[in-house]
Order: sequence, then structure tokens, then C-alpha cells
Amino acid sequence: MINIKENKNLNILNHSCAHLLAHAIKRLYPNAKFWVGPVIEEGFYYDIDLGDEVIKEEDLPKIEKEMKKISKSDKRITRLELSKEEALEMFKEDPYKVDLIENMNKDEVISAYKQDDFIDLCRGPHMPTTKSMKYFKLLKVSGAYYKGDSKNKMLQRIYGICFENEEDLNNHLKELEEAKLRDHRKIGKDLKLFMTHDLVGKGMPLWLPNGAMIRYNLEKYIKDKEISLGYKHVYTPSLGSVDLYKTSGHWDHYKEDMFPVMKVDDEEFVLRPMNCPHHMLVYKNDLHSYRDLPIRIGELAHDFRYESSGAVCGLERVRCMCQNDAHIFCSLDEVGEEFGNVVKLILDVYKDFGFNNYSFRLSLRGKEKEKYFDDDEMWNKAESMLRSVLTDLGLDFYEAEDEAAFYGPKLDVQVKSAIGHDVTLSTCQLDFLLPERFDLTYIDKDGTKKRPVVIHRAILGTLDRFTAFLLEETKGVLPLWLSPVQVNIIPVNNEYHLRYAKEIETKLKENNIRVEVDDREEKVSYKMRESVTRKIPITLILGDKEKDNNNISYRRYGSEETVTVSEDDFIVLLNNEIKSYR
Ligand code: TSB
Ligand code: ZN
Repeated sequence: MINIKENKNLNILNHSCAHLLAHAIKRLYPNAKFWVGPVIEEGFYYDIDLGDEVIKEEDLPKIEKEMKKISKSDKRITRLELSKEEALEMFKEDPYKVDLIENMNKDEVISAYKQDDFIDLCRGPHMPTTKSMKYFKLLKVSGAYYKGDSKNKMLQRIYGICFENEEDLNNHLKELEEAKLRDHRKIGKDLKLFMTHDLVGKGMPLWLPNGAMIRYNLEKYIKDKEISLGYKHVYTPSLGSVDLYKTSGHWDHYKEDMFPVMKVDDEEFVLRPMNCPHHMLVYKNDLHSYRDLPIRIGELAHDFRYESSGAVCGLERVRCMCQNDAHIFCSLDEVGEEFGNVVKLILDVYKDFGFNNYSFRLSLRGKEKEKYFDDDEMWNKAESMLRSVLTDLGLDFYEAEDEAAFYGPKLDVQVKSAIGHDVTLSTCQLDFLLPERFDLTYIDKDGTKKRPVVIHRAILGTLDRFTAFLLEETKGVLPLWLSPVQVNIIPVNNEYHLRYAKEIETKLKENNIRVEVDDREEKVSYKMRESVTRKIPITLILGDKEKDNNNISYRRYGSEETVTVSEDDFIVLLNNEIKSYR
């Protein structure tokens, strides 16, 4: 999708369109006061104070109509330059603009743009006339706190977008419609995969039976893969004492992202935001020799993070998540190879799921001191080591500052969600800090004690975010092995064919196939359509021909073709397809 902010012409056009919006609002709601109207990746918005009036989605066409009128009237847009005093005088009726002006440098030239009787404070540049903004659309309206602070007044934010011609606008609107259909929240609701409830809380989805079946299969898939690669899985508690997180450093550098302390008797506990501290203690439970390394401790582990209520989003960003986590303990010499193994595993998994839209990001430390453990030497060593490991692996990656973990740099795999969020799916992280904090050791060849290095890695990331991305990539059309219901059986006529349908159901169940029989008194065509709506991979239609010959006829999702095979061949076909994770 196009990035309006980065495109020079569209940026100016959209900025001018924000003024057009404000102009129309001023005509329709004379008491409106205006805060800011910036250009964003997705177009533009304007934050407006309308007193007691509330703008709803239904009001947008009326505002668009007024904007069109002003556009058609072809008013020249002219620039005014003002001193601070002049600006304060000109905007004295609007406290938000006064706030902006007060905060400007004393010697700064203040500019404003005028179209007809409407003047707005602005740096510019702008289009020459209101007529330039002809192909626009108001997209949505939401609340936004003044200056983003929840203690301040809630303003109304109206979003829109503007293009140079009708075709571009229409194409973009079509893309937005398609993105809405791909949104995992819509798919999750339509296919009954998960729900949320205010009584449970924001960012805490409940997985329904269909979603839980997908998740169960994902868990089994990744755990089996890890076991074959030498990972050892553990189960550890979702809470830890505050002292555990003081030892690890989370208390100093990650507290803001954690739920507050719970006091029990004389002890203090927190819900864990990460599993590393528990896994460090698992390592420390034994003495280790260099011969035992690398040790790979894995867990599908629940974590709890305070994500702001505005940021939580379906399964993509939650407050209560399950990581596909592991911590690899190895010697310094083994770091390159182990990192390579993790990257290979990530690529294998993405291949199984057919993911192609992702990029590798080397996430480095930022300047904010409190966010990162303070040890320049450690950071320089870890960052340059990780950079050279990635270069040796021949990975195509970009670098980003202020994206590291507090304990070390990361290789993050970035993906884009249907509605345009840039999020991390898989991650692989290099850590010299936690082994130090927990005083981890192994006995080396020469009999001396050495410190292991820790690699933190999550392949699916969390089951939550992975499922969100999977649903958006597949539009909810899942491969056979993951589908909650794999086969739907439709008897042509209940009276004559239901018994045969039930026989087939039993056979499939004996072969661990997830199957349902649709025995409602409805038309076959109606049931077929519903099978498609539910995105069930295979639908059987059983009538006389099938019953008499002991075979089955099936249709695959997305195909109009009906195929007839023997029962046994059908079961072999399903089992092979499921086994291959195709
Ligand atoms: C990999 N200690 C490491 C671990 O050993 C860790 O916690 N890394 S993390 O902070 O990057 O989280 C791991 C993964 O969890 C991320 O890559 C991301 O895919 C996923 N994740 C992070 N926050 C959320 C969230 N709020 N909702 C859903 N998934 C999340
Ligand atoms: Zn970790």
C-alpha cells in the first residue's frame, strides 16, 4: 500500500486536503476549534474540538459534500507571514492554535495559509488552489486525547486521504476494502476462532474451540520440530518473585511493560513478561561441561505484558500471550553456528506456511539510558558480533536503532499486518548479560569455569501473533492439517444416505480426521455454500452412486471439480497431505 507521507506530491496534496476538511468543518460547525492536521502514512487526519457535538461515520458524507463545494469554488490558497504577536491576535479565538503559537520560537517566522475566509496556521507548502483537492475520501472518525495524554480532553480525529486522480483513489479504496476482509479480527469472528469480552479485559482474547484446534496443531508442529532438533522442553510457572526480576535486570529496565506487584504473605510476585529468568534457573540446576553444550531449553510459555489499551489489537498484540520460546546456552565459539541453525529453522517454518512477505531487521540499542543495561563494552561486542554473524550467513537485513532488548541486540523478522502494522514475528537475540546476572557457568576442556552465552529465540513468536498473521496471509483458508474441521460430509438425502455418511464419518474419525456430518434438513446446494463460507478444505457429497459403489465424491475448497475415489484411497490421500504440512 502506498505511503502518502513519503511521496512528495501526495504529501503536499494530503496536507492541503486536511485544510480543506477543516474549512468545511468550520462552515458546518462554526464553534469548532482546531488542534493539528498532519499527513500520515495512510493519508491525513485533523484533531478537532467540537464542544458537545459528536461527529459519527454517518456525518462524513455531509462533510465531504461541503469539501467538494469549497474545492469546486476554486479558491486561491495564499501564504501569510506573521510575527508572533500578529499570529496570537489572529488566532485568539482558538486556544489550541494559541498553544501552538506560544510554543514556537520567538524569532521564528510564523506562516498561515488562507483560502477564502478560512485561515489556518501552517508551515506549508500547499497546493495553489482548493480545486487541486478533488479526489478525496474521508475514511473514519475516532477519539484522540489532546497531545496524546489521557488526562486531557478527548478531541475528535477525522481521517481522510486524497489522490491526484479518480483511478488512484478508487484503486486505493478497493485495496482498503480487501485489507478489511483480510483483517484477522474479522476472519476470527466469522470462523468463530476467538472472542473478547469486557468482563475479561482488553488485550485478553478467549480462544474458541475452532481457534483452539488451530493452536493445538501449531503447538504440536513446532514442538515436534524442536524435539527433532535437540531442544528439551520444560514447564515453569507464569509468576516469579520480584527478586527474580531484580536479579535478571527486568526490574530496572522492563518494569513499565509489566503488570504491578501482587503481595502474598510477606512475599511479592509479578506475572512474568518473559521466561528467560526461569530458564536461567533451569540451566543452573545442574553442573555443565563443554560437552553438554549447546543446551536448548524450550517452552510454550505464558507471558503478561502491559500493552497500552490503544495498542492492543485482536490476537496480534495482546496482554496475555503464549511464546514459542527457547533459550540456547552455548560457548562463544558456537554462537555463529547456533544462530545459523535458528535462522534455518525460521526459514523452514516460513516455507511450510508459504510466507514470503517478511524482512530481517538487526535491532540495535538506542540512546535512552534507562531502557538498556548500561555497559558500552558489552553492547559494542554483542552488536558487532551479531552484525558479522548475520553477514556471514548471507542474510539481507536492515538495521534499526532503539529496537534491541534491554539485555542485547536482536535479529527480528518483521511482517506487515493487513491494516498496515509493522510487527515482529520471529526473533533471535544475543545475550551476554543474563548469564552474568545469574552467574551461569560450564566447565571447559581445560577444567576451568567459563560463562556460556545465551541466545533467546521465538520461532512462531507468540501463538497469538503467529495465528493473527497466518489468518491474514491465508485469508482464513488454512491448509488441511490446521483446519479445525477438515472434512464436511453432506448426505444427498438424509433418508437414504445418512447411514452411509455416518459410516464414513466413523472411519475418518478412526483415522484421526476431524470430520462433521451436516444432517440438517436443508438443500444440498445450501449446505455446500455454507461449507465454503466456513472455509472447510474438503466437502463430501454422498448419494446413491457413492453408497452403491462404496466410494466417496469430494470437492476441495475453491474448486468446482468433483472427484470420486475409493474410501481407502481417500484416507491415504488425506493422511499424506496432513503429514506433509502442505
Ligand atoms: C524470545 N526473552 C525473549 C524470548 O526468549 C523475548 O521475550 N523476546 S520478545 O520480547 O521479542 O518477545 C518474543 C516474541 O513475542 C516477539 O518476537 C513477538 O513475536 C511476540 N510478542 C511480543 N509482544 C507481543 C504481544 N503484546 N502480543 C503478541 N505477541 C507479542
Ligand atoms: Zn528470553
